[in-house]
Amino acid sequence: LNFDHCLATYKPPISHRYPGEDLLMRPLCLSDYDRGFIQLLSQLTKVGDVTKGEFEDQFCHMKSCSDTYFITVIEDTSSGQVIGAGSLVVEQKFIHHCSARGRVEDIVVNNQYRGKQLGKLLVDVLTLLSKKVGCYKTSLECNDSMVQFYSQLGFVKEEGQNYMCQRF
Ligand code: 16G
Repeated sequence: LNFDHCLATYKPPISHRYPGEDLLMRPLCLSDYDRGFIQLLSQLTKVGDVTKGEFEDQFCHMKSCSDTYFITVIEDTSSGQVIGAGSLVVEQKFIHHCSARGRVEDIVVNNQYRGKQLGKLLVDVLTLLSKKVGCYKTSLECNDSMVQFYSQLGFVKEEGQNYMCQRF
């Protein structure tokens, strides 16, 4: 898995440096609240009413956990809106010789920007980053309708492994 290999799979060719006309891929920043980051997340799941202050507190909390939260966004610079986002969360471990596990989370692309390979780009970038920071594996959870999509990006449903959950 390397970026040159990934780049070859984009038609038309896009990359983290050039996600498309007027599009910019970059880390989440404090001012993204005003660029619709929270509304974007609500296309993925329930978000609730998150105030600017709550967003900023959570952003600073995550930022203070070094090398843990890598939140990437795609901004449409022509509208100043965040139109794609995804997170890599790095979980430190004792297993695998004190290694770390990467989790790809909260991948979302504004429904008006679908079909531009932006979801794939976000996942590829976060997966490559996970490898680069030393994770021994990268995993994600998704619903049935997304299994084919993530399979195409190299994720495998491992036999005998089950995702289980308790909701609160
Ligand atoms: C999807 C997301 C997951 C997110 C969850 C939210 C990806 C690959 N998966 O499964 O990260 O946390 O949706 O759903 O983006 P929930 O609100 O039901 O927990």
